[in-house]
Amino acid sequence: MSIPWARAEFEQQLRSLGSRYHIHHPFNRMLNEGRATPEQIRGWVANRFYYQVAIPIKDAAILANCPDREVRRAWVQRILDHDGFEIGGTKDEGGIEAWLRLAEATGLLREEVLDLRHVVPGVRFAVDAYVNFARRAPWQEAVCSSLSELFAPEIHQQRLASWPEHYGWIEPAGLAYFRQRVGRARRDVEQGLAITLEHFDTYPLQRRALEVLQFKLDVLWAMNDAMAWKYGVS
Ligand code: AHQ
Repeated sequence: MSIPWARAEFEQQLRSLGSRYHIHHPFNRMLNEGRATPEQIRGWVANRFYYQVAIPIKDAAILANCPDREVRRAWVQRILDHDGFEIGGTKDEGGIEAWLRLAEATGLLREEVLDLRHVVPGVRFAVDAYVNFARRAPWQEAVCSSLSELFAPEIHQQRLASWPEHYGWIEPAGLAYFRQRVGRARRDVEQGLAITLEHFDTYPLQRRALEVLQFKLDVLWAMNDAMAWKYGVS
């Protein structure tokens, strides 16, 4: 019977999967190294919109499956982050609206993004697999699957550093979404990692956590595969 990893080792094991994060995918490398055409950028923005609008649906599925009020109190913030809110005079347009502004900054029309006409089958299937996983898996596994965001601050910072230099034709205000996500991803990971390190406390459970995170990394990787096939990759 294998003994469980200590928490620090378990976290290290999770972080070691970062080598499979989509920051390393040729399509993402093309985007962030400045080799993408406007058509490839617009294709990426329009396809990734389908992922963005799926996130609050996925997070609502986790809330629906989670009996722990303390966890829900914190997790619900993720839905507000994306859908936006107006509570007691405080207003936030939300990440989905910010993504639509990114779309307009790249020359896309709101309606051609909202009606999902550009979403390719491989992107749709990968995103739907993620949402359906979150609906059916134990809520702690769905929490664990969000830990691809362990690696997200770097990818957002990479865009903020490279896109203005390589894609001067994109109105800089359009990059606001990436600026927002650096801090929000770190906050999300704090909660997601604490729940994961706490819940997956036997060796078999820890191996399952790695499997779940790998599934999510494959979701992101498959989305890039499908976009590379549709828009080409250099
Ligand atoms: O913008 C992103 C976002 O809001 C989320 C939520 C989180 C989740 O719950 O799965 N994952 C995630 C991610 C976002 N952006 C991706 C990107 O490359 O811009 C990265 C992605 C992630 O790392 O899972």
